[in-house]
Amino acid sequence: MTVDTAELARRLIDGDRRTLARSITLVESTRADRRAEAAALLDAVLPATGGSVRVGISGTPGAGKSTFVDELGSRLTATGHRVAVLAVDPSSRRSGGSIMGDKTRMERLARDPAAFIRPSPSGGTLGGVARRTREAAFLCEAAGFDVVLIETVGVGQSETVVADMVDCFVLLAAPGGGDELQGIKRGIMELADVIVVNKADGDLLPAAQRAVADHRHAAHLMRPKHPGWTVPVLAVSALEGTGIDEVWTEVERFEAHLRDGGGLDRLRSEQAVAWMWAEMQERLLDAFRRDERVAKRLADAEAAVRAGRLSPTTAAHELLAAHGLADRDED
Ligand SMILES: Nc1nc2c(ncn2[C@@H]2O[C@H](COP(=O)(O)OP(=O)(O)O)[C@@H](O)[C@H]2O)c(=O)[nH]1
Ligand SMILES: [Mg+2]
Repeated sequence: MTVDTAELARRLIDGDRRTLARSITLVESTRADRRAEAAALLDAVLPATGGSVRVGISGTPGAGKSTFVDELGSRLTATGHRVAVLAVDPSSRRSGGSIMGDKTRMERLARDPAAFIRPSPSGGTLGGVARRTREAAFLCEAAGFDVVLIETVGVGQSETVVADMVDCFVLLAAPGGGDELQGIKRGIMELADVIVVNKADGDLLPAAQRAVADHRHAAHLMRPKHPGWTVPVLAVSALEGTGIDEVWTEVERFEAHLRDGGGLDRLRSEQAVAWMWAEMQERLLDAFRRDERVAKRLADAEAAVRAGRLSPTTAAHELLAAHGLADRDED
């Protein structure tokens, strides 16, 4: 570790915001020398991590995530918490920083000295964006933030990677025209530890209440993700600020439930090992793609597989062989 890294780590643990912002920029860098520095920094602050409540918040665009986070975050800082808000949005390059480009929806939190908001890292694969967000979460913890909220759009695979980096996964939904909730897929339901039906106000109130009743019923029928935990379903209005405290009570109750049986440590250990594997997968695949011997053949192989001239198994075999990986016996 260089003197600089040690100094950076010290200032980070002191809670210096500018150091935190700089450190996150460091872990977001793709340059090899910066990556090495980032890894040294993460190692240096590792003992100072693990002290926060990590909460994922997912929902379709327009469900009210930003409004909800602004309201929840402001209530938490008002009661003495320090709140970091991060995002996983693999589409953020294309849409020009979508998820929290709209910091306007988090107006209060953006001005709150006890809050820290960081938009999704842009560009790269979902795995890359996830790694950088996860590392940013660790840095926030080291800097003394005791609540880390990670927002993600409920499309594609991003909610799975967020579920794999938080303690508690909150699904935020809004009623559609009828009784249905907008765009909630079953697979996402199954990730949820707490379900929140937003926009329970005005004309949407009756539909929201029916949606809550339906989802309570469904939640009771679902196979529990954590033994002994029935997923609570709550109605809130992020706009009017109703039901928000109750959501936090459920999040804390869930954390306590996990903690009691040693489940929180177990969950976090498993996540750490899964992270190691994800990192290796990402790096191996990257090294494979960069290999000139592979790169030369890749386009042809893909075309041949697409046209049905070559079987996927044989194509993979040939590319791996070009990379120097011979077949092993399988069991
Ligand atoms: N009626 C109502 N509208 C809301 C509520 N929360 C958010 N909205 C509105 O829904 C729209 C999308 O909100 P936003 O927070 O940007 O959603 P996001 O895309 O999930 O982050 C905005 O027009 C909000 O004002 C709520 O509790 N009730
Ligand atoms: Mg938003």
